Formats: sequence, structure tokens, C-alpha cells
Amino acid sequence: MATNRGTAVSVHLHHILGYITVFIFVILSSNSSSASEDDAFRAGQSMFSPVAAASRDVRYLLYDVNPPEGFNLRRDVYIRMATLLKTLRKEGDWVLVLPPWGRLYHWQSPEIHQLRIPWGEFFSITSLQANIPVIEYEEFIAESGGPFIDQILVLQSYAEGWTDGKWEEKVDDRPCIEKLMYSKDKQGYYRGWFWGFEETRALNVTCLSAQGHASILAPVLQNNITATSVMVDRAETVLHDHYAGKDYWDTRRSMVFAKHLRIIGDKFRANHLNSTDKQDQTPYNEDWTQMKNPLGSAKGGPYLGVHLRRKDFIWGHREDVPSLKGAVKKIRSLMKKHKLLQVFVATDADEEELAKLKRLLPEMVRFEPSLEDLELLKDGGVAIIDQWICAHARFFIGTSVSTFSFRIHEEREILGFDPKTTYNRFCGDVEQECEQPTHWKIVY
Ligand SMILES: Nc1nc2c(ncn2[C@@H]2O[C@H](COP(=O)(O)OP(=O)(O)O)[C@@H](O)[C@H]2O)c(=O)[nH]1
Ligand SMILES: *[C@@H]1O[C@H](CO)[C@@H](O)[C@H](O)[C@H]1NC(C)=O
Ligand SMILES: *[C@@H]1O[C@H](CO)[C@@H](O)[C@H](O)[C@H]1NC(C)=O
Ligand SMILES: *[C@@H]1O[C@H](CO)[C@@H](O)[C@H](O)[C@H]1NC(C)=O
Ligand SMILES: [Mg+2]
Repeated sequence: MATNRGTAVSVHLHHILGYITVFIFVILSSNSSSASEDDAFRAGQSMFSPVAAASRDVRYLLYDVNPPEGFNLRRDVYIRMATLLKTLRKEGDWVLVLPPWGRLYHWQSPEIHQLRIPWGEFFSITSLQANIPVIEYEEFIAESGGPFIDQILVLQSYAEGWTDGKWEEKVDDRPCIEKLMYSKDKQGYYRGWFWGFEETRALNVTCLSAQGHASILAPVLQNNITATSVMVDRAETVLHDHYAGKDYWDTRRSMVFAKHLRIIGDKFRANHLNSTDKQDQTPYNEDWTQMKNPLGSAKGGPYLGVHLRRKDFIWGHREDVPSLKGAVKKIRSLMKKHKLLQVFVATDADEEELAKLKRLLPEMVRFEPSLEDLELLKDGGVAIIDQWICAHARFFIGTSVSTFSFRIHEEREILGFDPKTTYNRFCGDVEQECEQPTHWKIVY
């Protein structure tokens, strides 16, 4: 059994990092110095604005993630930060500031604006707020007195690695190991990516070596730092306090998809897959705190749900990812076995592979938005709709160690599917031991 999904994922991530890091960093460095002095002046004024929310004792936790990471790993990091926030709130009024979405490597649809996207476009903010206090970044700017972050802590590992080969949890103020992704401007403020908000600046940036779970940062934030707003960068460095424990699941369940995305997904299910919550026994409660579908109660729509991850997953010639031919063979055998006449396929395959897949599996159903819809939904919204439809299938099969597939597993767990219908993945064509995904049961 894979006991720690986080470890497996980060191994894979390091693997793909090599392909895209250089590419992303080139973009970053060419953009980060482009804010004008005009901006500097405007923003500088608001810093001293009398409306600053200084009279409140609120402290703001902001965070960001290593640029190459995709949407679904970022959702995982949100869970870790939510845990940290809960720990912090035992001793103070902390609020989590949601890092805007944008410029993700996989969001490649050309000519649509995909920057500074608030979380509300993808998730139900009121649902998130039923778990922890969160605000959008623009609210933070308005509320905290301007686009300024008092302190940035860039997380890093230890230069010396694990001493004596022994794992221990620790956190220390250390010199930065890698070149900082922030640079000082003429006024002495730090400039950086800041999710595309060019006028944002930070007053101080330091590095923190950390190894361990997210809450090991709490004492540092509470006792060593007095700044009102603190941003933890490279937040993926710290791990879950307790993977798949109650707190994990509370936060995960609070990540309810935005209503318009669920409605579009439901319409598609009804129109193309003869799938409705009533027939499928997948009731959904807008209020996640009230939702507790028993395991095995969900029947699901009369179709096979498939998540077929390609792109960077096949460029590395991983042996746990099938060829298209291998995948289609498995799809056909599953449809037969489960007496399903329809198959819904979610995939990030490129044009060429998609054409090949259509030849091999002409009957497949896909969610293909028009350009107009795409502009509205964005690549992130389309990915969520794909996940939503897969989550409602009678039987699901995903791709090995894809966080996109893992998030579908969780959604199905929430809906109350029998684990046998959920924790399945494709095997590589010549894979020897094809270990299937682990069942993580909800702790209510
Ligand atoms: N719409 C859609 N996008 C996908 C699909 N598979 C992958 N992607 C895109 O590729 C990204 C993959 O990165 P990530 O979410 O981190 O998942 P992982 O890399 O598979 O672990 C997603 O966020 C999507 O943008 C899919 O089936 N449908
Ligand atoms: C935090 O402060 C304590 C007590 O002053 C000190 O021992 C510790 O090294 C500091 N930790 C960090 C990460 O700055
Ligand atoms: C920056 O932050 C560090 C760590 O909190 C602190 O020791 C240092 O004095 C700060 N520098 C400035 C210029 O505020
Ligand atoms: C849709 O499913 C229902 C039962 O779930 C079935 O009675 C009905 O015939 C199906 N309709 C079509 C068009 O397949
Ligand atoms: Mg990824």
C-alpha cells in the first residue's frame, strides 16, 4: 500500500520539474521587473493610507507554490495551509488569503485571459469559509491598506540534507540556498511574481529551512515574527499534518466547486450521459457540513468515467502510464465487464493524440466547450467540469499518481461510491506490478 501519497507525488513532480522549470523561470525573470515607477508611486501612497486596517488585530497568512506545479497539487497545498491556519488561530485572529490562479503551465488555451483569477471562479467561497476564514487577494489589498506584504518567508530544505540520515522535524532561519525569485527595486521594496499583481511589493524577504508538517511553522509565525501579513512561499515544502485525517477531510470537503461549474457539469451529464442525481443516487448538499452519503450508497450514471493523463506523463516514458492502444483495450474490457454502453473521457492529450484516440474509440463522449464557453470557464473550469463528470460515473479509472485523478477519487468518496468503483488506475503496457490506488476513507 502506498502509505504516503505526498511522497509518491513529489517524486513524480521532481521528475517532470526538469522539463519545465527552465522554461517557466525564463518567463518569470523577463516579467518580474516590468512594473513601472508610476506603479511604485501609486502603491507607495496606499501603504500609508489612513484606512489601513491597523486597528484590528487580524493577521494575514498568504502563500504561494512552486511555479511549475499544477492545479490539483495546488489544491492539496491549500489543505496543508488550511491546517496551519487552524493551528495559528488557536492563538490569534489569522485569516488565509487565497492566492489568485493564473499562468499555470497546463493552462495553454491561447488568447484567453487566465491571470489573477479569484478562487470564487472555481470554488464556492462560502463553503471554504465554513471551514476557515479566507479572503481573496483583492480583498486583502483593500482591507490591509494596500498591495504590500510585510514579510515573505521562502521555504527551502536544509542545505546539508538529513543529518545522520535521520528524519526529524525542524525549522530554522537560514541563508537562502537558491537564487531568490524576488529582487529589490529602487525604493528598496521587493518585487516578484505575486500572481500577476505588478503593484504588489514586499517589505522583507528571508529564507526558512523547514522539514516536517505544515504546523511546525506556527510557532515561528506566532513568536518570531510580528508582521501583520506574512507570505509563505514554496508552501509545498511542508507536508500534511495528518494526511486523510479528520482535519484533512474537513478542508477537502469544504472545497466545493463553484455552482456554475457544477450546473454545467450536471447539464452535460443529463443531456449526453443519461445521468441525474436522482437516478444515480448521488444527492448533493450545497452545505458540505450537512453531507454524509454512506459509503456504497451512490450508484452513479450509466457510463464509464476515464481520466487519461498524457503530456508530461508520457514524455518521461513512465512505465506506469499506458499507450493509447493499451488504454482503449482496458476501457473496452471495463465497459463490457460493467455492462456500460457509454464512456466519458477526460484527458489533456494533445491534438495528435486526441485524433488517434478518436479513431481508436469513436464512441467516446468528451466535454468540449466552444471558444466562447472556454473564455468564461477558463482551462481551470473545464478541468473541474471534467472531474465532476468523472466523479459521477458508475465506474471510474484514472492515471497512476496523477493528483487530477486523486481529486476525483476524493469527490467520489464524498458522493458515497463503493471504493471498488473508484480506486482504479490504468497499468502501463509492460508494467510488472500494477499497484492500485489506496482507499482513503472520510473521517467525519
Ligand atoms: N480539462 C482537463 N485538463 C486536464 C486533464 N488532465 C490534466 N489536465 C490539465 O493538466 C493539469 C495537470 O496538473 P495537476 O492538476 O497538477 O495534476 P497532475 O499533474 O496530473 O498530478 C491540470 O490541472 C489540467 O489543467 C483532463 O483530463 N481534463
Ligand atoms: C525563534 O525564536 C526562538 C527564541 O528566540 C529561537 O530559539 C529560534 O531559533 C527562532 N526560530 C526561527 C526560525 O527564527
Ligand atoms: C527581515 O526579517 C528578518 C526575520 O524576521 C529580521 O531578522 C530582519 O531584521 C528583517 N529586516 C528588516 C530590514 O526588517
Ligand atoms: C436512462 O436511464 C433510465 C434509468 O436509469 C432508463 O430507464 C432510461 O431508459 C434511460 N434512457 C435512455 C435514453 O437510455
Ligand atoms: Mg502536476
